[in-house]
Amino acid sequence: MSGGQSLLFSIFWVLHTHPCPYTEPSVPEGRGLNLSEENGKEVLFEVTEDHLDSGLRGIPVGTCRTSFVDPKKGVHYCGYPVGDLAEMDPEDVIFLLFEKRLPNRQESQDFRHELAQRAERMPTGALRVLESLTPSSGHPMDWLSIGIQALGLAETTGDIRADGLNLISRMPELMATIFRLRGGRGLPEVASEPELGMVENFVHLLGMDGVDANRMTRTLRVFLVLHMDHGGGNLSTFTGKAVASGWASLYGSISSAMNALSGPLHGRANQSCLEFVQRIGTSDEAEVESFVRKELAARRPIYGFGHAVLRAEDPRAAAQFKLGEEICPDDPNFQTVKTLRVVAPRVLGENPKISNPNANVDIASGTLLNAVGFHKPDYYTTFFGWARVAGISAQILDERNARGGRGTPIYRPKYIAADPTIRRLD
Ligand code: AMX
Repeated sequence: MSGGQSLLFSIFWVLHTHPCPYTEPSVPEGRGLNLSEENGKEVLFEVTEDHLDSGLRGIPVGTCRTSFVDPKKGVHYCGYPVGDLAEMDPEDVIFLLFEKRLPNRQESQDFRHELAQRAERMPTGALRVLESLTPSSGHPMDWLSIGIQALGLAETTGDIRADGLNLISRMPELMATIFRLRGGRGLPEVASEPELGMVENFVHLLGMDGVDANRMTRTLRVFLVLHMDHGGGNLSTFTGKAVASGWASLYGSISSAMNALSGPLHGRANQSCLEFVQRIGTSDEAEVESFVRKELAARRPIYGFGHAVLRAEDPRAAAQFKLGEEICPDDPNFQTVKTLRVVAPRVLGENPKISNPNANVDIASGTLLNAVGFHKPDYYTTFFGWARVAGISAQILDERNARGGRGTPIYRPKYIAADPTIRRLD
């Protein structure tokens, strides 16, 4: 291509028309297909110089079997809209992500039993690594990442499915241990009872006084299901798969994914969101509107609104508003987010630059967690991480099984030298 042209270069990402054994029930809207053909292959995307240094935004790099995100209808797990799954047992949804179908009654029981048995073989020595940390040191997400890495040291088998299910089964005890140690309460005082179910066992091990365990359990079960997966390209999932593509261990890959999730632009937004709601401190419509306008004037984000991919209210937000009406209808923070849900889209919608002025997944999650007894927002991202361990492990397994078991090749996107001039030492 000659100089002076608007496109510096163009590359075509091509794919066989039917590359994936998994058939999606419908093509998600906004997939942006370019239907022209190149050498008999469907041209999916044209890359121009504008895509450089844009964080790979929107560039197709692979296929995902666990979930897809429709910009208007949100995430679907193996074709099921996430809102339809919100009330299911988290264990059944994990089965879905791994097997690409929902379990029947017997399979559901067997799978819960399998997870419980795996949990019983918890290498408790790994938890002692966490005991050596100072309770006040670092963010809880650092502890989660270290804890997962320590579990990997103790028990990696190299079988991705076994390692993934082992890790999933150990998350309740790992999470309870992090919460207790950081709170200065020592290791769990009661024996683990994994047959109770993952969330139930976590609440049991946590042993918090003065909370309604049923409300806490109910909220966490929904939270876990809603956060398990969100397509293949979100930062934490992509990171986990990229690390795994070099055949790093499942534990090392997931630990890396947790580090990716810990960033304030990614998973840690749910922490910021409750802090934001508490700063508003009112549910009066006029006062909330005035607050939102002042924040925008000060160039601060309106947390809980907007999304990189979604172009409507996130159904995961709708599911949490529904749950909030049941578990904490009179909670002042819940009243505030209900007002925000009406006011903020109206105000943000005045700015044509904002692609999606509607509520995202983070709008109500912190409010609900706080209402059921988790009063420290810096722990919220660990719940997000716990949920994602399932989706990311399932995606890593899918990638390792690709190409007849040879696995997806090691990730290697191309970076172009900003300045290819060769320099020599004098
Ligand atoms: N408040 C203030 N400004 C916003 C905004 C919001 N809620 N949503 C978008 N904008 C601004 C962007 O910062 C951007 O400004 P810029 O051109 O000056 O950089 C402009 O509007 C266009 O943004 P966009 O194309 O609509 O969205 P994006 O993909 O650049 O950003 C997101 C998406 C989520 C980072 C952004 O909407 C945001 O900051 N929201 C508030 C924080 C939040 O709730 N994050 C959680 C997201 C869900 C998740 O991934 N966990």
